[in-house]
Amino acid sequence: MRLTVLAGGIGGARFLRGVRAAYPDATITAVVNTGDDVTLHGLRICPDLDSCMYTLAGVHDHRRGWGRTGETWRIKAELEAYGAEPTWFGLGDLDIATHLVRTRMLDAGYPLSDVTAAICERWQLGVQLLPMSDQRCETHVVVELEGARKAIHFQEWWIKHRASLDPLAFVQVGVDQAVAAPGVLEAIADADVLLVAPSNPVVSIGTILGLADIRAAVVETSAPVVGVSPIVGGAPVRGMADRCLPAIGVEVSAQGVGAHYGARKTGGLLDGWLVASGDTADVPGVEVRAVPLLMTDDEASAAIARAAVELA
Ligand code: FO1
Repeated sequence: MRLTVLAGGIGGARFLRGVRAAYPDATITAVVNTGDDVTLHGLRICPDLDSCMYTLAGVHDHRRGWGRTGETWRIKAELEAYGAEPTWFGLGDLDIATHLVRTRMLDAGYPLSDVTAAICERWQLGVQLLPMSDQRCETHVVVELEGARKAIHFQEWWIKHRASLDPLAFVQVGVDQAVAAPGVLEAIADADVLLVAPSNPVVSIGTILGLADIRAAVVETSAPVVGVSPIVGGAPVRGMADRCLPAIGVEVSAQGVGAHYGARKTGGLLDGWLVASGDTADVPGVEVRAVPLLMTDDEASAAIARAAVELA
């Protein structure tokens, strides 16, 4: 069985662990958001790809959700001592090795998809991670700062400002010139089931679907498409989807996100929509099912993955 998953960072990573646990013999491909990517201190950083890689490798930090377990911050402290900006980004010593290898390969001319495959080789994930695109499509957030409108990088908004500045718009710089990375369109077309992970519907899933060829492939695939709500009981389980959804006029609820994704029958994304027990959603043309959605451990995540595939 071939399962393809559209995924962002922390929620997507945990969901991928569940898919792998539930279907160890399946071919699992994740199409991962690269809108969060950023170059800092001369290093190319791909947060969602790294969250998925570390989490699937079992070396992620459970509490933080991102970065490595057992991480140290000695280089970060030295950078601060030199006054090297930015100081707000948490660069861990172990994590820097990943960025050094990635940056060196990108500088040598390898596309991000080759770099990702090379870096993942070490971890033997059992899941293929594909960047959504080899071209840069960095998410920037339009905010009011010092009385003027300006676009700041998503990471600055998310980390330095803790998403406290109202997002007036989200813009993926370069998305109009970007195309799906090699293997992405095939993974969508050839899937038995296409799963939409419980990731941020705006800056993760929305960014992936912002690529015209990816959205077309999703509309055209013969695979049923089933999404998992990232909103439980009117709030995101993690992250700040509640800070992003109002910017695109979407209610912070399983109903709101389900309606926003829409039914494939009417040009939207979904055939099925998993919402948390206790939540409801009524999206014409979409089969809705309520199951426990808290991914507290691999077994819970696997149960959600099975429920999504059974719904498909
Ligand atoms: N998130 C934070 O809240 N603070 C950080 O300092 C931080 C550093 C960081 C470094 C590498 C990396 O791969 C992720 C990092 N994240 C941090 C998480 C990241 O901002 C988000 O996970 C994604 O961009 C959104 O899913």
